[in-house]
Parts: sequence; C-alpha cells; structure tokens
Amino acid sequence: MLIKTRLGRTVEVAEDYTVDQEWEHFTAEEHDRWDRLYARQCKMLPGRACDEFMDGLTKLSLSDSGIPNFIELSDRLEKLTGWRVVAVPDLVPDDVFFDHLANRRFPAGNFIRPEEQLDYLQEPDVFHDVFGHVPMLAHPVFADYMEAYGQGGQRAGGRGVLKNLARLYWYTVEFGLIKTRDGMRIYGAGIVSSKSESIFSLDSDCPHRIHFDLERLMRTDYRIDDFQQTYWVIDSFDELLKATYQDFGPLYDRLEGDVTAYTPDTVLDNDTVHSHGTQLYANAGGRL
Ligand code: HBI
Ligand code: FE
Repeated sequence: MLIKTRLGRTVEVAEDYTVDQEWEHFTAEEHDRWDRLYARQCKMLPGRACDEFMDGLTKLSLSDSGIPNFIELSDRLEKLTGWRVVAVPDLVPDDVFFDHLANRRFPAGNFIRPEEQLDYLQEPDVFHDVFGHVPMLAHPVFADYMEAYGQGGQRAGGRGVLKNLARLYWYTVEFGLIKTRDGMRIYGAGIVSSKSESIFSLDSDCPHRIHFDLERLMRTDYRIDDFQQTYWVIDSFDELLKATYQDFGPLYDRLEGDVTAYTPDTVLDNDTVHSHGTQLYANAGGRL
C-alpha cells in the first residue's frame, strides 16, 4: 500500500509497513554522516553507557564504517538473540509496532537525519534506531524484555492503556538508567544516541532520578521535545524483565479510565529517590 510519511515522502510499503532498506542507495556523504555521528557518540560513552550496550556494539561490529546493511546486521544479531532488524520509512502504527516486537523484529528507519539536524530530530532515523536500540537487543535479557513489551501491547488492545504502555517504553527503552557497581550508567536509546543528553542525564543536578516502579511510571507523563525531567533507574535487566512477567490484568484494571497523570517532575513520598533534582533547566524554559 501507499503511505505518506511525516517527512512528506510518498512510499510503497508492505502490509507490515516494511520496505527494502535499499542500502545501495545511500550516498558516500550519508555514510560519512553516520561515521561522524558514530565517532562523536563513541567518544562520549565509555564510563557512561552500561557494559551491556558497549558489548553489543562490539559483538555486532557496529564500528565498521558506514550505515549498516540491515541484512548483514540481522544475520549477526539473529545468531545472538534471534532478533532481526527490518526497514521502515517512518513511525509505524502501534499495533504494527507491537506485532514486530512480539516476533523479535525491530523496525528501524531507512533514512539518515539531514546534516542540518545532526543533533536533534523527532523522526527516528537509522542512527537513533540502529546505534541507539540495536546494541541492547544483543543482550539476552533485554531481548526478552522487548519481546515481552510487544506481547504486552498486543494484550492491551482496546483496553485504553496504550498511553501507559507507551510511558513504559519511553522511560525504559528510550530513557532508562541503570545503577551498576561502578556507578550510574545509561541504557536508553534516546540518551545513548544523543551527545547532549548523555551528559545531562548523568551529570546534571536538574532532573530527578527515581527508582523504577512499573505502576508509578505508567502513571507519569513525559516530554518528547526536550531533556527528561525524571529518569527512572533500574538495578538490573532482570528487574525490568520480571516486572513485565506479571499478569497485567489487575494493573490494567487500575489504570483503565484513570485519566489523571503525574506531571514529569512529580516526586511522591513513596518514591525511592536516587537524586532529587533542582528542575532548574526545565523551569528556566529548557531548550526554548
Ligand atoms: N514505530 N518505527 C517505529 N518506532 C517506534 O519506536 C515506535 C513506532 N510506533 C509506535 C511506537 N514506537 C510507540 O508509540 C509504542 O511504544 C507504543
Ligand atoms: Fe527509539
């Protein structure tokens, strides 16, 4: 079928919104842009990204130069955890997204951000999707968590809790922190693929860092336009996976129809707080 992407292109996609990556069509300039983004992030990440992320980069040979060819990348990834990477031209509808994840396929953008938007863009491009997300999919426990998330999404169908599930994805897969023996580390794809947020999320006094609590986080709004005001911290990927292995029925009963949400800067008496932020950055207007 034909769809129109948010970037204004009209594209023919399959039923599941996938397209051919058309790797041969990337220009030398685009491959070079990937290399520059890659080098810039890799300088930031030692001592900031968690070991599992760094191991994924190595195991998948992501340091090879140029935009990765999804078929070759998938062949390496499939041997490790059974996941494959498929190309999509834009965000896909929620039900399609869940179906891909539940079947261990990660949909990744088939385009790279333009030179003028090297630091920030809202559409997930190949750098965010592959550099940010795919290394963690080489880790067996995280790989299971992502599949469980897809299945959770499929089971949520029609229950009015999709926004709660989207918050779980946002605050873990995209912006999660993990407390290790060596200190606080990043595992969220939205942070590891951003130079400025990989500094802000760990070093700034502004944001709160609160211990992961599934229901609390599912009740908390997030921002898509700027640094997060709260980062949620796990102790281990087992903790994350275990939280998704419970029966979500009773949880959905409590969440369903609950239209009020905590603002992104809320701290409650019951929260386990790693650091209570000043919120000065957001209160001063943030990026604006
Ligand atoms: N589609 N390609 C793509 N990538 C995403 O991260 C994505 C998506 N569709 C929906 C979605 N994410 C989220 O809204 C889900 O967590 C619900
Ligand atoms: Fe993402």
